[in-house]
Amino acid sequence: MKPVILFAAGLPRWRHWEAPLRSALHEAGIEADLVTEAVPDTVDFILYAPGGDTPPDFTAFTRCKAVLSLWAGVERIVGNTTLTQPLCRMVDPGLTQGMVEYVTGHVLRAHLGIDALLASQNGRWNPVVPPLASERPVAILGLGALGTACAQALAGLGFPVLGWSRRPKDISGIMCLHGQEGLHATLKQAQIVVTLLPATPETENTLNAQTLSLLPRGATLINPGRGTLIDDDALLAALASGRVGHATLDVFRTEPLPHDHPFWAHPRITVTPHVAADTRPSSAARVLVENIRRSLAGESLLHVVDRGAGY
Ligand code: NDP
Ligand code: OXD
Repeated sequence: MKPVILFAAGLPRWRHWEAPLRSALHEAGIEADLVTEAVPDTVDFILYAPGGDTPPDFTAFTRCKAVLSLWAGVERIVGNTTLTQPLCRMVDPGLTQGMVEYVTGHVLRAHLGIDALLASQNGRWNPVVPPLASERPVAILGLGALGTACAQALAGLGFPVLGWSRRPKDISGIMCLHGQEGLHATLKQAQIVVTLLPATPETENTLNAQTLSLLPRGATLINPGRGTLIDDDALLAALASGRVGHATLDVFRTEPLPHDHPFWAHPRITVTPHVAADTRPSSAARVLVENIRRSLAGESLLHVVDRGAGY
């Protein structure tokens, strides 16, 4: 019997995903029924993305072997008690490349003082030469699929890169730290901090009044991780005191960011609307299908979420 794959990520996305998914299934030699609606107890795999206000109820999907997330961040599904099957998150080469480009672009923007140059085109010749990358320590909080790729790209440009993770790590060219002491040591040195942690109870407010106060004066913050990683009020206070010179924020506690939120009008905050990196159907479809192939072959799945750790 052909496996039934339910695309449960909304019809607008289906338009972009159907062809790449069919082609990836064909490439993998898998004959399947790929559908957007199905009787729950006939479904073998669910391709999932968050949407709508009500959490999904997976109880009736009694035959389902795995739920495969189109998103890297799984905070909206990881605690769903109706989900008893393995949950896999998205690790997609296209998504990773997009994040590397976003992070590298915003780090270079801060490093080269591009905002100040654009703002001071006023007929006065005022040369301010930026330091070399080798003189600008950058910290990446979160050394997973995305953080590691960004850390390596920045190290490749010559930045001294400090990386912070939950467990100890050894990545060539990156100074890896972990634990609370590691976080403090990382922040004390970093002129630019990039947050690429998942949203979990442990990572909530990783950047708060106390940790922000450790930063060198005028540090730049770039958050493409999740809004919960930063205490918003503490960030506003750190900007007011000059501890943080500028923040580029892609993700927020409430999305879309409410139109009256103080971040919008703040002269030293750049708001980007959760566009740092998107899952790219052409490459990501192959990732999803590889997991379906593995499951059907009785092999272990890739990128399985640790439900206890929350990511
Ligand atoms: P991974 O799961 O691969 O990596 C997560 C990293 O965070 C790991 O290094 C992990 O440590 C570390 N970590 C988790 N909890 C803690 C903790 N309590 N203390 C210290 N470190 C911790 O995730 P990805 O790299 O794939 O993605 C990271 C996040 O980026 C996603 O969860 C999502 O929120 C966000 N994202 C944002 C996008 C955007 O467009 N803005 C697009 C895609 C993702 P360890 O290595 O020890 O496990
Ligand atoms: C993701 C995201 O988690 O887009 O994939 O934020």
